[in-house]
Amino acid sequence: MDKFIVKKNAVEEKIFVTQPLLPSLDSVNQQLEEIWESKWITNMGTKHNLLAEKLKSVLKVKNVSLFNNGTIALLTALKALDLPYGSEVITTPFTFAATPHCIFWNGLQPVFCDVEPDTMTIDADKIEKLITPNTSAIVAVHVYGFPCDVEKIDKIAKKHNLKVIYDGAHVFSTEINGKGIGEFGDITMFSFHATKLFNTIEGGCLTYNDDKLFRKIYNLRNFGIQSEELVEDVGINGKMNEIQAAVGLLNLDLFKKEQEKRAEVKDFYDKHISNIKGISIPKMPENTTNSYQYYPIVIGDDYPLTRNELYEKFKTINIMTRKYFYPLCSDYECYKNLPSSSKENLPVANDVKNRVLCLPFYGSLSRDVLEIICEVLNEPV
Ligand code: T4K
Repeated sequence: MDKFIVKKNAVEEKIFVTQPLLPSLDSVNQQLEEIWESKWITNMGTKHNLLAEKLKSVLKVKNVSLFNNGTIALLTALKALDLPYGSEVITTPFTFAATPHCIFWNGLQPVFCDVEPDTMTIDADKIEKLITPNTSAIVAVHVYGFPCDVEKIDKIAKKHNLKVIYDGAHVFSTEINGKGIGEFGDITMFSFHATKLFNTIEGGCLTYNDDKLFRKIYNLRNFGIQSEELVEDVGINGKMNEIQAAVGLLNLDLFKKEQEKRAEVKDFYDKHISNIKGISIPKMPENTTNSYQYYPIVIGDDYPLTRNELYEKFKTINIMTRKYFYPLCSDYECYKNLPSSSKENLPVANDVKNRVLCLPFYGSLSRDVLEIICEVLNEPV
């Protein structure tokens, strides 16, 4: 590899794992003027409806329902499928807290399934042995941008008559064999949080093929209110407002450029990290496009530092890497006593949780900082 000039102590301001994609203030002000002029600031306004329409083609999906955040969207997805109260939902422990919490908030029981080591997504080969007569659904997560084995999961779900919900918080615009990833399963949730490739500050959406779900999801997101005198269902408030939608419309014009810049950052990392003994870089399957959401590396036993030591080392020079997803959800106080949380049930997840580190990954990351990060990785001691 190229030799970097030694500058390990050169980072003066903290470098975080990500930085939000921000449209210019002028363009935001222009949008705000339009919203102020219209005096319509939430409740399915014109910007909301335009964003939902545009997202159908960006995500290559049939239906899109927008939400105020990804968690409420996921909560609503589970509710919309009318799963029997108290039934079991097979999911992954290697995810953000929102995934199992949404299952639990719906009065359903999360059952954790182990992950597979390459993509760190749910191990489809281990799902069937967890299915009982009380199982109603699978909630799988496309982690970091890596897709789950959607075909295998689909087959298992059909065989056992289970619903499938994908948590697609990390896979904005990803395609599998040219098909939008949000077309798989019964419903997919996308998060538009500030830390996501495409953001509406906070926000999210559900995508689905079954047109009949549109009215159900509309109701659940809007107190069940269809019209002034008709309340059809027990809904909550999950509506995206006009300012969120406006930021989304602006960011729709910017996210592809951001992906291109992140692709360059990825190339730089790949070039300077791939030959380091003891570090491996998970690979995207060939038939899948990269959302460029995160850049994880996996630390092996033959690397001079453990993942935690490396994390601390970076911290001392103001590089704030993240240990997504440590601890596992099955380690949380609220889930650790579930039978499926045992270490014997989750050997791979319990191993990778101690090995993965997400490096800073966003388009405006400077070449200097990238060099420092790669230098530390190459010469950690
Ligand atoms: N499912 C999955 C698989 C998810 O990953 C998530 C969210 C969800 C469901 C739920 O979707 P939402 O309801 O959030 O739409 C962050 C995000 O807050 C969270 O949205 C995300 N996953 C998770 C993986 O990452 P933290 O606890 O790491 O956030 P925080 O505040 O430490 O932010 C990370 C870094 O980002 C900061 O160190 C600096 C940078 N940052 C953050 C914010 C908020 C900024 O530069 N500007 C900002 O405004 O959870």
